Amino acid sequence: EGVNPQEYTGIKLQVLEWSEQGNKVISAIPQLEGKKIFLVAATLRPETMYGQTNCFVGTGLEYGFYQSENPNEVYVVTARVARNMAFQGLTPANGQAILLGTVNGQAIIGSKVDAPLSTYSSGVYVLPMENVLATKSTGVVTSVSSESPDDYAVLRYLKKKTEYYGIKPEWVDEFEPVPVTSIPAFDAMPASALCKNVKISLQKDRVQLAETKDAVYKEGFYNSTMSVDDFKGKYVQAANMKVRDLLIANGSGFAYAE
Ligand code: A2H
Repeated sequence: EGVNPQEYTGIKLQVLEWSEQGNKVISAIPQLEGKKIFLVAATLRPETMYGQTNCFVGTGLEYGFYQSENPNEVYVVTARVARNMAFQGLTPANGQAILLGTVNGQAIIGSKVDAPLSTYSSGVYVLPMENVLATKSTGVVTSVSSESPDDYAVLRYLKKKTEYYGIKPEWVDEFEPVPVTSIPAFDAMPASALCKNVKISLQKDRVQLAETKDAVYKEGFYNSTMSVDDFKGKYVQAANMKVRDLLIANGSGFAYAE
């Protein structure tokens, strides 16, 4: 870990429909009644949010429902994040996180969430990911399968293993990677191009993925341009702050550092 704080953009994914288990959990917590509930993902690449295809949570992680600074809104994040948020003006009282209840990641798989700016504007689904770290960011990863090799590999794997993971086909079938940037070095979408090149087919190929990832991130961030309408032709690096500002201005994102 470096000494400099990492500047993330918190992305608010409002829950539109709970999974069966998730519904049981929230129905038993009276303080959640009538509130808007958001899974909060943290990203370094806000400009890629146009390409969100799903959201990942860790099945073995425990998440808390925390009162946000807005009385009508509740954030779903891990406990360590809530503590950090409490010192960044993201909870009602400075330094204090207000826990309203808890839920296991497994229980919220299959919930439908609104992914801000995503082409899939009627919502995307919450899916399981083994490598969501409890020690990093919010414990919720919003997935941009066209841009992130990790996201691409896991989504592709889950599409083949729906039964094993208890995933309904409609949570994954129609959610194909959406081009967000174009990298001159590759013709196709960065994640799929690289994953194909090194024949990464499984979530388990961690080493290959790690090497591939570094290459994609550097090329993708410094040497490519946006292909989505709003920022067509603009450098990705320039769009990064602009999209962050846009998300913050429309209330679907916030600055978060750790
Ligand atoms: B990024 P850093 Cl398109 N466990 O967002 C594992 N990974 C996590 C995580 C957790 N608890 N929390 C966040 N992340 C991911 C988008 C993206 C990201 C793209 C390309 C690269 C990229 C879409 N997923 O990250 O170690 C999130 O994925 C490059 C590293 O704190 C977050 O940004 O620097 C990034 O890792 C934060 O990683």
